[in-house]
Amino acid sequence: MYWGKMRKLIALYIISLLPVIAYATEVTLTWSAPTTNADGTPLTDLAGYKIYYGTESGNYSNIVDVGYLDGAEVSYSLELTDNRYYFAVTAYDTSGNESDYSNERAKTVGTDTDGDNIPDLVDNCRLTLNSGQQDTDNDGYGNMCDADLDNDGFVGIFDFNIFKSAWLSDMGGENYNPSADFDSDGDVDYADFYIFKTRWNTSAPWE
Ligand SMILES: [Ca+2]
Ligand SMILES: [Ca+2]
Ligand SMILES: [Ca+2]
Ligand SMILES: [Ca+2]
Repeated sequence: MYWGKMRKLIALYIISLLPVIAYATEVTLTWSAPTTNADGTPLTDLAGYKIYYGTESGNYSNIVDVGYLDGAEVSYSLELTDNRYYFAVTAYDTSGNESDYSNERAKTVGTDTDGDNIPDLVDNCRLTLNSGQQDTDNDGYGNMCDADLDNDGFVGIFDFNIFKSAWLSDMGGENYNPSADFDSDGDVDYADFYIFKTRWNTSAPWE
């Protein structure tokens, strides 16, 4: 099998990634068509494009072969469920050789009330900025809004005692408790205490 040529397709570039106004769950990717091989010779046998996407950067679990699209700038729309997605495009020629990935572009699909790029439907702290989504006790509430360290549905003195026993610990240290590190910065300190305080005497669900 001859794979040399696929490396020669000049890199594609995604120009824009826009939501379609009519459908909140639809996104349109626009990219520039490759015209030459990397050695400067004209690309004459372009046969189509593939869109790669997934919910993690660089990890594209979905592939859509969109076939041939005519034009120097081409667009394609996808309808997706609420999430944050990362996209890349490749081109292939009539021999089936495929280019490398284009640049990657990301897009949040769906309503994102707190503006952390994680749409409400999948955001584990819907009203609290936490783009990392850390949830070290795996209870569905992100660390950033989850001061319920004993998981009894209420933030009270038992949670405070657990928090206290991790006080001023660093990641890797003996007393470190990742769930008490609400801001997930590797230590349990005053910043975490302020977060704890804002959740004091509250009940589930936390947002
Ligand atoms: Ca959000
Ligand atoms: Ca959030
Ligand atoms: Ca949690
Ligand atoms: Ca911390």
